[in-house]
Amino acid sequence: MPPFSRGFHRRPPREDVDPSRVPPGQYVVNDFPVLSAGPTPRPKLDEWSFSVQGAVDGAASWTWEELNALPQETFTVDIHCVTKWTKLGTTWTGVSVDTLMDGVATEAEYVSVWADGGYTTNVPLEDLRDGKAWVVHTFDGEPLEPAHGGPARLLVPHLYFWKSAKWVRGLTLTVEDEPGFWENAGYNNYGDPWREQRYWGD
Ligand SMILES: Nc1nc2c(c(=O)[nH]1)N[C@H]1C(S)=C(S)[C@@H](COP(=O)(O)O)O[C@H]1N2
Ligand SMILES: [Mo]
Repeated sequence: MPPFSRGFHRRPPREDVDPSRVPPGQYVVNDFPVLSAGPTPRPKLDEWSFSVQGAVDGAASWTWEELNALPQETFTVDIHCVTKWTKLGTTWTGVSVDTLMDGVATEAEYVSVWADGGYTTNVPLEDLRDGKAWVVHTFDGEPLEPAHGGPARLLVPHLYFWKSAKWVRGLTLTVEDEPGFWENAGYNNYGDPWREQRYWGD
């Protein structure tokens, strides 16, 4: 017997995938791909802040320390990228958008999410409320890696993953819907993976 056999490729054990968790046209990955439209920003945490602003009464802003002092939630969700990979059972920790919107009054129905590096994405406010979205800083119990959006990213798992802005810095409430970076480039304005809303017109 040679010490190792060349033809043998060890594969990770394939977990049984529940097909009802995989949206149409998606396939399941075990790794965590990185998709970024530009370089990875490296903000200094002592200069970092997160704001809720725009068409609101009671605009609010938190420093890094203040954000971390808010009530934290740890949750496990599936994520779906429009390039067709789905990652099941990802565990995150962060602050619910409901917590961030506490004490903010608005009649605006849209949010323009903005991030370091200039990325923006638009989401209806109701899609960020009622336990549907978080600002997360921890993945699998570890600080979120810069490539995956650290120090903090938005997480909106029920929409395609481009809505989950990495390096997020704020939510601007808008009265009119304002398409963001990918939405202006032909991707769907809403992005529901279960209705396969990939491109404008889907
Ligand atoms: N700021 C910022 N956020 C972003 C992106 C980006 O380019 N810049 N890409 C989006 C897209 S298209 C996807 S699929 C996910 C990728 O996140 P990941 O690199 O952690 O997998 O981030 C989304 N959020
Ligand atoms: Mo994506």
